[in-house]
Amino acid sequence: MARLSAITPSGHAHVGNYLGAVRRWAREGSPGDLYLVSDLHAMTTPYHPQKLRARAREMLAVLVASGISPDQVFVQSDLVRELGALTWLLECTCAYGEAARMTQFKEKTQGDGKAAVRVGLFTYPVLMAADILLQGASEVPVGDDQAQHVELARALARRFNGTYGEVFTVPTAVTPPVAARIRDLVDPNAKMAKSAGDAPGVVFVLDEPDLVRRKVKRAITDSLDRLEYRPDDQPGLANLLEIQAACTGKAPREVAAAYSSYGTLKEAVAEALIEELRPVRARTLELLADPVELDQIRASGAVMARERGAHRLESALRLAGVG
Ligand code: AQP
Repeated sequence: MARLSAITPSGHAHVGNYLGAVRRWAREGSPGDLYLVSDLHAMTTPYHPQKLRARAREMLAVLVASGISPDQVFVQSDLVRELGALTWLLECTCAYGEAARMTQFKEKTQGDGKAAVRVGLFTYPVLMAADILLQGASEVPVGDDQAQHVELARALARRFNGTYGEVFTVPTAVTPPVAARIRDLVDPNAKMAKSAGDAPGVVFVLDEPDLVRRKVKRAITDSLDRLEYRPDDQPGLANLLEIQAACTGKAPREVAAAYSSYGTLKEAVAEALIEELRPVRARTLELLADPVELDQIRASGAVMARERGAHRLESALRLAGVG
């Protein structure tokens, strides 16, 4: 049973990514699991090539610095030729109507300017299917927004196997255990997101301690002055309580009971975050400063992932009558 999880370098890694996903991958993953930095997925909307390259590198460093084994990580674009080939086979297996049903594409392309939307945004679920099927992943932990894409990967695997011959493991979407869902500190109705850019409500893994303090201090709460865990009525406060809970292993309600003012809670949250991020930040910076070590990790990850998928791609090409 291999699980495949991905992180897209569409911006810098933030504490939402870390507390909500990466830390759990490092703590709870199994040796057969794989983690990919999905840089090809960051190209479906306008982007800056140098920034993409730098962020993919940073993301790889963050994964390793967080404690994920270097043997289990790779950068998606290092397999661009293999994935390009498999994506084509799968695009020729996928019906237009099937791809057009993807609600994420529909949501992201509402309104005017549809003609300017990149075809890659439309076809990227097929690339995602190629990521999954090439590696023979049996489980793909995803949130609700990605479940439909895993369903597509399932359908394509079944159809390919049924039409040309058994090659692919049919993957299943699994709901990851409830981890922290971190919201933007300034706009607690939105989730903390990489694409928010250098926003004041986003705490990045590489933020310096003083910057973390400033951002947490300016977090939006409310004027109720009521230290209780009520996510619907007090989303900003609830977010701080959840962050503190994720850092300390306590329940948000327990955290609420331990503080007497929003100010002292904020101070505690800032310090807890700084401590939580300290080793990850230090190791990430160390890796980024030593190109040789990071290049080596990246290169061996690419070899591992390529070797792992080679026989599936070869069989798929042969059975499809090409290659
Ligand atoms: N705010 C969050 N709280 C908890 N978990 C989060 N994740 C993302 N944001 C939060 C989890 O991080 C993992 C990797 O995310 P992704 O790269 O697949 O992209 P995403 O979910 O779209 O993350 P972002 O940061 O919000 O990026 P953009 O702005 O580009 O969309 C996933 O497991 C995700 O659940």
